[in-house]
Amino acid sequence: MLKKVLIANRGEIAVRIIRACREMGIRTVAIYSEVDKNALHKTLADEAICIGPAPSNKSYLNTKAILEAACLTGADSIHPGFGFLSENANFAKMCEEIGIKFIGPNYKIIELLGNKSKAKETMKNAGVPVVPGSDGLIYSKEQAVELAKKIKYPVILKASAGGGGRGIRIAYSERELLKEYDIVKQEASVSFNDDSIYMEKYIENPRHVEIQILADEHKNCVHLGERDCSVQRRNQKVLEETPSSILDNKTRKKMGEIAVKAALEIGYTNAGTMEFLVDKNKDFYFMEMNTRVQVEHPVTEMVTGLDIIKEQIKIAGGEKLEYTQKDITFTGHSMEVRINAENPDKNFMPCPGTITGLHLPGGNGVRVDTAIYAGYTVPQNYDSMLMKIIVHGKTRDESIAKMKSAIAELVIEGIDTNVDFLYKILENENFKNNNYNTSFIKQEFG
Ligand code: MV4
Repeated sequence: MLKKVLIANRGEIAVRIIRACREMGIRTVAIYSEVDKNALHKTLADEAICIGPAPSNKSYLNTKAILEAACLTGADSIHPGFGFLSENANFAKMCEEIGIKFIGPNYKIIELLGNKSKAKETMKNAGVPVVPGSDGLIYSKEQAVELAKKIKYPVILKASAGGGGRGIRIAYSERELLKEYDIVKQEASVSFNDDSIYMEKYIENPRHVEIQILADEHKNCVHLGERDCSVQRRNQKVLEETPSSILDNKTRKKMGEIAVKAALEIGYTNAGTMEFLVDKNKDFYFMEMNTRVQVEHPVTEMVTGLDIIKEQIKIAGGEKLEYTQKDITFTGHSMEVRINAENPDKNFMPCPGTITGLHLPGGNGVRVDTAIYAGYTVPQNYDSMLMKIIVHGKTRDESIAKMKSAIAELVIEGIDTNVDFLYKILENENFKNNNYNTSFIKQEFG
């Protein structure tokens, strides 16, 4: 059992993890940058250590300072949250080498799944359906053109070291393919220092549906159903919900079972998410696997009653899952929106600053995950997400009504936010009628 967790993160997820630890009687160590000296996570943790100046690469990505803070405070484990070092195999390896438990999968698994081409091949071999495309990497334009003729346009080129929508280019013709080939190679080389790429048939207007899994270190694994994350803007998720209206019970069961089988086969441990594309025929294809807890994990918590952060900590402590798949039940519908400090009228430009006034919504089935407070100054150095509102209703319609009520009640003064934009999504007829896919925001809001 873990006794003292260092939280290698900031913002709402750091607060979320501190709360879970406190409930479990586990001591917490916050790390914070110089600009975060008034941050809520620093105040709430049992201990806090400043690990460097504001820029992420000098603080929340400063592996040496973070590991020193862990050693100095006698932390036995590190929870990386999401972003920052959460999917950094090297960091997980360093933790293991100095005897600190990294709360996540083994570094070898992180490394394997971080390479999107290898991840795809591994999943294919484990019986997971994947999008038709190259077997492994594409090494030349000739090979790309030949394969595209076979699988037919449009095709998509993806950087192996990419992920989450970075390093992808679409081609509708041979002429475009030849152009995009050079661009994606160049981008991958600059961004990831790895120019290896692979190719897939491009699935047009898919839904993005992901399966949450939990696996302990004793070969037990369950899935916690799906999340539909199709409402996104430029690869940033905006709203997530569960259950997904496009899955029937049979498809849902099949996706869950495939995810669990694959996780067990590759020796996956801790929490993880398998991302799938679902096409208009409801065929689903593996895209990538995220080896961290995700921003949108609360919607799964609402319908299953499980606490995913606590489960992560128990698993890392070597405990067995206390339930099997048949014990996992799903109640009602849950939806999350992400509130960002940004201005939708200025192309969603980030908008840091001081929050002069704040009123949070609440009530039956309304949850707010945030680290802001009245008087808090949002720094410009980090992600612009301020808050997540999560609602839980009996039906999707009830969730939408609750979310609209919660957003209408919310007051954030002093900085610009996307709350009005979120309200417009909830009022959109196509959204209400479940008639949406990953192109929804582009199509409806330009
Ligand atoms: C795709 C695709 C269509 N066909 N692959 C974007 C994020 C990264 N995980 C992979 N992505 C996509 N891969 C094939 N073969 C469409 C996307 C995609 C997307 C996927 C999920 C949610 C939003 C998206 C927005 C644009 C493109």
